[in-house]
Amino acid sequence: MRTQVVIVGAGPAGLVLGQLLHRAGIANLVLERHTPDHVLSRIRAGILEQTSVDTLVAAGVGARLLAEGIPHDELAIVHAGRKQPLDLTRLVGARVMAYGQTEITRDLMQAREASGQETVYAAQGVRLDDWQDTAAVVSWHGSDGVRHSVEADLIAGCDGFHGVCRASIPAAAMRTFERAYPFGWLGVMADVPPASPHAVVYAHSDRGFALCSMRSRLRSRYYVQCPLSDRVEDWPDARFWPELKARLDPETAAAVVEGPSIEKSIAPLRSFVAEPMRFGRLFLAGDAAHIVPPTGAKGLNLAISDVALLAECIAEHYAGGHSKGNSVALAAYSDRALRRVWAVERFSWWATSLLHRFPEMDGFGVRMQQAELESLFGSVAARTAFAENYTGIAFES
Ligand code: FAS
Ligand code: PHB
Repeated sequence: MRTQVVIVGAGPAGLVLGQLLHRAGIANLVLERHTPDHVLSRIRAGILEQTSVDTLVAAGVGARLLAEGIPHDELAIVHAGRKQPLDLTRLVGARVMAYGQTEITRDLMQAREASGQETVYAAQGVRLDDWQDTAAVVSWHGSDGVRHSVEADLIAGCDGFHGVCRASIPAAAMRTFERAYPFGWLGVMADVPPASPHAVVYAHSDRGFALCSMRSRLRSRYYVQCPLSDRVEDWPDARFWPELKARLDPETAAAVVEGPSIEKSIAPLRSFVAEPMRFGRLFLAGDAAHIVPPTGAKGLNLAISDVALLAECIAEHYAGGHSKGNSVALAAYSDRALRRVWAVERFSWWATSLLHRFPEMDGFGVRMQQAELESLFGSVAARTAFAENYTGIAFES
C-alpha cells in the first residue's frame, strides 16, 4: 500500500487532520486501534473555542455543530459561595460553544466515510517501521490476522498520550516536561436540564473544585475534584449530588436538577509537553505531543489547532513540489505549534492552580489563592485576561 500521509489515531486530531488533507487533495490513511463504537463511547471534552468551530466548518463538518451547538457568551467563577460572571463577549468580543467531543468525532467519522477515504479500525500492533529521512513505513495486524504495511511520505502521530508514535522516538531525541496534580476529576453525565444552561460554572471551595457544564438543554455534565485514590464505586449518586451542591454558590446549587448518572468516570490531571513535535517524517499532534488539565477546556481545542497548522504546513510542502519530508513549511511546524502549546499549557496550569484545593498547600498558598480569586472578582483587567485565554488567544504562530 502507498499513500501520501499515514495518520495514526482516529480521535479528533487524526480525523480533523484527515478531513483537512482530503479537502486539500492530499491522500491519507487513518489507522485506529479501536472500533468506531469504542472511540465514540469515550466521554471527553465539551467546550469549543471559536477558532475550533471555524476549523470544523472549514473542514466541511460544521453543519450539526452550528445547528445543535449551544453558544456560551459568558462563564462564571464561584469563590466562598459568591458567583462572579465573566461576560466573554463584552470583555473580549468572543464566545465559546458547548458541543460534545463525541458528537464532533461522530460528524468526522460520517464525513470520512461519505468521502470514501480509507480508515482501518481495530488495527492492532501498529508499528512505525521507518520514519527517518529516507522513507515512512507503518505496519499493523488487521482483523484478518495478516500483517499489513503502508509506505508514505509523512506520518502524523495523532494517537494520544498513550499512543505508539511518541513512544517510538528515542528518549535522547526528545525533551519532556511534566506536572502531575495531586487530585483527579470525577465526571458525571445525567439526562437532566443543566443548572447553568448559558455559562460553564467553575467553583473553588474549601471542599474542592466543582464544574457545571452541559451537552444539551437536557443533558448535564458535572465534575468534582476527588483524591487520586478514589474509585467510581466510592461515588454513588447519593453522595455525588449533595457534594456537588455543597461546593457551589446557593443560586447555582438550587438550580441543580438531580437524576440518575448515565456515565461516571475519574480522570487524573496532568500537564505534559514533548519537544520537538517533529522527528524526521513523523509529526506529533494533539495529546500525542501534549496534555493539559481540563480546567481551561483546552485539550480538544489545542489538538484541533495543532492539526489545522499541520495541514497548512503539509499542503504548503506539497504545493512546493516536495514529496520527501524536507521543506521549509514542514521544518517550521514544531516551533510554530509549540509557541501556542506553551501559552495554553500556562493558562491551563494557572487555572488549575487557582481553582483546586491542594492537600499540601500551606497557609501562605491558601492566602495567595484567595487573593488571586479576589483580584478576578474585583478587576475587569483580570477578568479580561482570563476571558482572552479562555476564548482562545489570537495567535500569530
Ligand atoms: P485522543 O486520545 O482523543 O485520540 C487518540 C486516538 O488514537 C484514540 O482513538 C486511540 O484509540 C488511538 N490510538 C492510541 N494508540 C494507538 C495505536 N497504537 N494505534 C492506533 N491508534 C491508537 N479536553 C477538554 O478540552 N475538556 C475536557 O473536559 C476533557 N476531558 C477529558 C477526559 C479524559 C478522561 C481524557 C483522557 C481527556 C480529556 N480531555 C478533555 C482532553 C481530550 O479531549 C483530548 O485533548 C482530545 O481527546 C485530544 O484528541 P487527540 O489528540 O485526537 O487524542
Ligand atoms: C465539559 O463540558 O466536559 C467541560 C467543560 C469545561 C471544562 C472541562 C470540561 O473546563
